[in-house]
Amino acid sequence: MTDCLFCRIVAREVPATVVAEDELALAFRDIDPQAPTHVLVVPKVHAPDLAALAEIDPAALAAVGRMVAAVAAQEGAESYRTVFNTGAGAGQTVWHAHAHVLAGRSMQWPPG
Ligand code: IU
Repeated sequence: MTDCLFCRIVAREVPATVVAEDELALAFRDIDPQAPTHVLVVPKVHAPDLAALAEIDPAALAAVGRMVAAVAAQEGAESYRTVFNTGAGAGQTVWHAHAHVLAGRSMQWPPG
């Protein structure tokens, strides 16, 4: 059994509120939402971060990108923010590539 949390969510070994799924990617609500809409879009294949995913499986990266847009549309978001934290210093805490999709409130720039 893998100890990667998001692999375990993909395998349905750990529960999550899934909002979208296709062959290559899965979207589920963040357990600690930072906006009215806060969804994580993950590739089903394990890759530790965005750059690794681009190397390992470009088709899965494209699927994540398409699912980000589909989730935003499904949530009725005209504007939304997509974040890939990379590295502990940037706030990455789960070492399986994931896009945060945040919407439903005004966003500040630069982010903190
Ligand atoms: P980060 O960019 O690696 O920090 O994002 C990880 C996210 O995973 C973070 O927003 C957590 O709230 C979220 N999360 C989750 O949705 N379910 C969990 O069981 C755990 C973390 I642990």
